[in-house]
Amino acid sequence: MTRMIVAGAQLGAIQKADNRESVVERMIELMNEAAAKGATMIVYPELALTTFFPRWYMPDRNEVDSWFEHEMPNRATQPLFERARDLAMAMTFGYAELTPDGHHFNTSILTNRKGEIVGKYRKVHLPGHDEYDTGRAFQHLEKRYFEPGDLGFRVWRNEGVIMGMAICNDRRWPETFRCMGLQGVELVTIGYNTPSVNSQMSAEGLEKRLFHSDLSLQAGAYQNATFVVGVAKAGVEDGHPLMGGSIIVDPDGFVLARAATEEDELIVAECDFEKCAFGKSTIFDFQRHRRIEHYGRITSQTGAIVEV
Ligand code: ING
Repeated sequence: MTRMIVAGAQLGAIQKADNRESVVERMIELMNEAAAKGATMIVYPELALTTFFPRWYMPDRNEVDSWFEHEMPNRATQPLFERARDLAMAMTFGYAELTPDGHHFNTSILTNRKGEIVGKYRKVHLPGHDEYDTGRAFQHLEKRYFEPGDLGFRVWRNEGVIMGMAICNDRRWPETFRCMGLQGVELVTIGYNTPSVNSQMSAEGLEKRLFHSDLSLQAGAYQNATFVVGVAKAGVEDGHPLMGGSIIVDPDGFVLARAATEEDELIVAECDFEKCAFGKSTIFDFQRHRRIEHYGRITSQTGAIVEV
């Protein structure tokens, strides 16, 4: 079985005025630090190249598309791929993807240690809303700017480890982890951009949001006997606070490393993927214990139906 030092590269704030090149420089600095600590895999946040633009209402489609990448790698990100190849560092990072046939996705890619893209995921669970909402303290227009992901929840055997990806809100839905758990996943990477406050309930503070993020990531790890790396884009972006809380979780649900700041910060942990085997062969031996004849509602019914 494989051991790997995995790094979580939390990013601090990216302002609307920051260009992609300046962000890539920060990502490379974190990658250099990860390599110096023996890491061979680095996980970056959701929408890692730009500010969290879904907080802004933009009627002009051309302005919206300016936040998207038309190809990957591209001129701005090529230095990151080259540095990854030079350091023999596998990576995942999120970005806004505009496909050649005009589709818009909140996307994450996975590379091997040669800097080759071996996997792609498009965010399935899009939170927020699709029209300007006057009732909110700030907007969260992911349903306006992105289409739901069309690639499902896949896994890839990368550098000897069965890896899968999810993005931000996906971590709140157990279906995300179970779909990958049913494929034997051993490492789930999840970048996120989570506002520190609730736009619809100002009383909901940072402590509760951090708790819900930990709860989601730790449950997903434990219930599917997999490592999980959750990495934030954090800090105050043009006056809008995003929470930190990046963590690396083991297959028992224990937190192995946690970010302490809301800045660019690297967390690392040695992951022995042999640790996945015990859970997958005992308490979460799906073949022995699951009773799918009783689970039909999960895929046949979307919303709750109360009949009692
Ligand atoms: N952000 C948030 C997230 O799921 C959110 C949105 C926050 C939804 C808190 C519900 C509660 O972490 C993204 N980008 O999905």
